[in-house]
Amino acid sequence: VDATSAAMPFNANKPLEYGYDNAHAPQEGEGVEPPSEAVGASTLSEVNASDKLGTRATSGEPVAVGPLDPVRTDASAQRMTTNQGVPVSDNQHSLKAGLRGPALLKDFVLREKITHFDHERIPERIVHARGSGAHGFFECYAPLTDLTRAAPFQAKGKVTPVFVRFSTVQGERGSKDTARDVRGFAVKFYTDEGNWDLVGNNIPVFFIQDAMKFPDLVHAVKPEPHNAMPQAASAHDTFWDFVSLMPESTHMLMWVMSDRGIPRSYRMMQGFGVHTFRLVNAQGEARLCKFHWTPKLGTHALAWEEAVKISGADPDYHRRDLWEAIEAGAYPEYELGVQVFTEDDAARYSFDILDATKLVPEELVPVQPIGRMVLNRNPDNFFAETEQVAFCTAHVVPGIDFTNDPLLAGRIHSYVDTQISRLGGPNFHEIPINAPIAPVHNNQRDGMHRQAIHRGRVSYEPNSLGGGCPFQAGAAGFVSFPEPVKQDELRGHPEKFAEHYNQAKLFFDSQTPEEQAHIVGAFRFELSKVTVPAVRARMLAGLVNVSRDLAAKVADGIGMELPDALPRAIARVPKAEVKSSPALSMTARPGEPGVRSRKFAILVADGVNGKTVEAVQRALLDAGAVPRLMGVRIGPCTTQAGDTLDADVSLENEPGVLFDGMIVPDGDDRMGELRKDARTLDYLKEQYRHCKALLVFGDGGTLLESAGIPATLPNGDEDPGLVVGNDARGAIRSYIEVAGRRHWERETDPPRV
Ligand code: HDE
Repeated sequence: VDATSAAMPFNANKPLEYGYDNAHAPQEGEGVEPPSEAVGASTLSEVNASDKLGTRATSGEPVAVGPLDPVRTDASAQRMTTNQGVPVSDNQHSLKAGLRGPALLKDFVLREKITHFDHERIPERIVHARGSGAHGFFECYAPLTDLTRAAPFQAKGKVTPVFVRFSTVQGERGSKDTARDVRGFAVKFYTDEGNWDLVGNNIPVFFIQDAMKFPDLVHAVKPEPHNAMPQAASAHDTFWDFVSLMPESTHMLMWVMSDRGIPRSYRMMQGFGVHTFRLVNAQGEARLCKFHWTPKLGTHALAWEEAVKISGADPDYHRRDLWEAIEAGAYPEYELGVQVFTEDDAARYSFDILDATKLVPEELVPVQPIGRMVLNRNPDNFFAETEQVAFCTAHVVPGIDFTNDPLLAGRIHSYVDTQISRLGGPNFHEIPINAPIAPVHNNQRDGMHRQAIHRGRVSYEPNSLGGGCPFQAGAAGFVSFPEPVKQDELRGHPEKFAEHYNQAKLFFDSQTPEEQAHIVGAFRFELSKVTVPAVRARMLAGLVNVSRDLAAKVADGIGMELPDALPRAIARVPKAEVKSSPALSMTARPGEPGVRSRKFAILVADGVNGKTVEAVQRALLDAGAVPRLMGVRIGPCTTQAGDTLDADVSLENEPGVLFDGMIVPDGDDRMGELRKDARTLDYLKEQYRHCKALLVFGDGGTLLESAGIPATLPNGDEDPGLVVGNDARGAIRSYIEVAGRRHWERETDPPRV
């Protein structure tokens, strides 16, 4: 087999850029050998230093650039052409019979341009239509050969390129980022042995147990079919009608109604594979496993009111946040962990590990870190990469296998199927962002938009005319785990699937009081939007099974009596292994301390103390934060000392909700301009209400008073998130310590500010 000639994959440079050479191609009768250190990438720095990526993507270029290089185009210094490469003389005017005459049919330049434009859109994803992508790499901490033969985990420091797409679920492609929703967390690993897609969410469980219910769930949550409302929101009748009739969704509802449903950033949320997968080693031994991504920056959320206001101020909030962090070099990083257990362990659990509405508590099976993922390059082109990327749960590699989770089974079918209409045919794997780095050889042929030009007359197997190639890899290929099956065909589910509340209760009971209060608030908001009282009552009845206290508070919040508990589907409720799981609280993962990559507004106006501004700005920059000078208008203002400062954002163009914290420097009387602007007080109030840290200097304290901001917490303690600075340096230092987190302890319901 000669990988450089007839049998070349369509994108010839891919394997070469990744350090493959012909030695890696199987010889007849041989299996594909596991990639050796010499062939595959080792550490990213080595890859970059050794020029293994080929001439196009050398030092400094992130690892994932390589495979896409042959198709990246750049028009700088190039003349304009048609799609046929014909130079275009005039791109302003159509061809007419006389300047005031009719346009001519033979104007192929105009017709090509308009025709292409007419077909620029493709169908959006049925779910997860709104998303943002990034390139990066996965680096393995230590060989996991005992557990799995999956290529990314074979050597310490081994680097595998990845493309990640984060998404919301409900909304259309142009909908807001900060809806209360589940977030998709889909990772494509371009491994040496083919693509592996870990298509997960930021929540470890799902609404339903069986793929049969997925179309119903999605129809219920999407805008209602008669009037196409509401956009990107679950707070409407059809969603709550459905889930209140499907008690299995209760656990997931607890997560979505928690702060997990409104993450501060894609960089600050966990990811989960959700289903139980199988890890299979080279000896064919299998262990069960759950995948977890944990963000280095910790798990953080927005306040609900803030999320609502952000959706007006910047619907691209999460997309922008991800983009800007990567552009700034503050590369988002996540640790991959696995919970590993055996079939025997699983048989003893009170829940079924094939039930995607259940998680395996970390107190039962700890999460073992196995590697890290760094996102270090923004896509060149949103459509070509983020829109056209096609994730698929069926894309697994040797060493990773499925279990019989009936939800997963449906997904294995759905993702390939949907791409066929979304991306226009069966050749979507040839779109550069989807094409594997590993060579592709088989006898599949033709179809819409085929890119590969297969040589020779053999497109069948067995053959002798093609030397028997491409030949089966045998044991070196993907061998399905031989799970014994001997059962009747039937529709139904196992007994433990009928238990719906143990883990919903575990989740609620494991939250901090502030987190519980947010869950109450979210249910109250959502159910208050439900117009049919019977639906609200049925949902309350389900919540009684989770926590009477929760249900009573929600009932009170929507002016209803607390109904009796919904009858349970299971006669004998299995006893849960753990009663409390601290790992389920977002506070369990605060992430690195500090304010790295967070955004701060420093209020400026004529008369501001330039020294304070400079000191704050410098300290924030040193801490890795992003400070902005916010004025009544953008442009210059004069400091107390007569110097000039440039406000880069204004009270009008970047509302305070877009910042993680706000600083009010001191100054002379002219600072009154800020005080006269009602928005200043609004912003301060919002910062306070959304539990963000505030730093005020000089008579800024009176500004706080004017905004009605109390000096102490509701319980009378000092508010650590309110720093009033006299000694500038000390104050800034204290501020940076508290500004990287929210001060939820400040909250009252209803808000006092
Ligand atoms: Fe998906 N899902 N899903 N899903 N899903 C899609 O595939 C589907 C489920 C998830 O950024 C679709 O390419 C079925 C669970 C993500 O491109 C579609 C079932 C989890 C993404 C589809 C589920 C997910 C999708 C729409 C139940 C978390 C976005 C477009 C049996 C583990 C991927 C597409 C991206 C997208 C089907 C349930 C995550 C229609 C049938 C559970 C992150 O194929």
